Amino acid sequence: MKTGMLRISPGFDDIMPSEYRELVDNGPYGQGYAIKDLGSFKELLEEHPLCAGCGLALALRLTLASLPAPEDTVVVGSTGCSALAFPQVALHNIHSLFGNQNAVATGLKRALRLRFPDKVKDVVVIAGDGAIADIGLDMVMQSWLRRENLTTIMLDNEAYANTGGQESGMSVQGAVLNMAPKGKNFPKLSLPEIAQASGCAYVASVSPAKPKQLSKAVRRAILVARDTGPTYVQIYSPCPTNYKINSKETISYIKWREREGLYKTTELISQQAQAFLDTIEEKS
Ligand SMILES: Cc1ncc(C[n+]2csc(CCOP(=O)(O)OP(=O)(O)O)c2C)c(N)n1
Ligand code: SF4
Ligand SMILES: [Mg+2]
Repeated sequence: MKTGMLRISPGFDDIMPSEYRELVDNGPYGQGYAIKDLGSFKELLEEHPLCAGCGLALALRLTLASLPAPEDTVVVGSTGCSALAFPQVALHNIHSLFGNQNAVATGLKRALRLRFPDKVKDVVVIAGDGAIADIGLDMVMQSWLRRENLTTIMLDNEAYANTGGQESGMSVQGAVLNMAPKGKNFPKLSLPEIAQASGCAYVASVSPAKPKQLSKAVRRAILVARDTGPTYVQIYSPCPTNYKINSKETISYIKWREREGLYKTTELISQQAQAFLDTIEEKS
């Protein structure tokens, strides 16, 4: 036991499953691991029931491996495909009613600040595009406008995947899905610009095709949320099942979209957040 943050009660040594024992001995808590260390530690999510080649599953894996302090992080999720994986994530996490995630996260962050005044507790929302850009947009924007110190991470598969493929505000114009057979009529919502205009101090749009960039964005977003204000990371995470992409080609599909100009990586940083990042990144 390296950090004392997770331990097996005396007497239970022999009966705990080997996966749990491995988590205690070799997990990422308190170790400061990053994605460059993947393969050398027991990950927070190793098995899940999501479809083969799911871009969202890969995005979630990379996001969890990028958390600056998993031992002091609580994730707030919402209904959708990611909710099927969260019961197997070895991290405190809350499943909130669809769309309410940023309201729940706000209360949690405030309560943790009162309960642990001398400790940093990161509250990170991880939810789908339907939960963030459509049904929960009210709660999301209100948390940004109130400048809550939260990070909101969207797993953007451009669809309501878990309910069989309806278009979302994040689907691109013309997208054809099982339940949008004629193609979407309207363009993709520019949520990064809306997030910036609503007070997010750090905004990034990334994808699992560039893991280091994704990791940097997640870490920066969480660190800025501790100090400066709300932050938003949009991770393009294609859904092979609903978009009928060969499950071996999810990453090539992201790269193709980027080449065609149909998906852009971006970073929008406020002056205050940039000054903060300069200080901490210089130190590290
Ligand atoms: C209050 C409420 N409204 C609607 C639903 C039905 N529902 C379940 S998952 C889902 C779509 C989720 O879409 P998204 O947030 O994009 O996540 P994805 O499944 O694509 O990962 C919907 C509408 C629900 N479970 N609860
Ligand atoms: S339906 Fe799509 S987003 Fe959901 S688990 Fe399957 S591939 Fe992933
Ligand atoms: Mg979705």
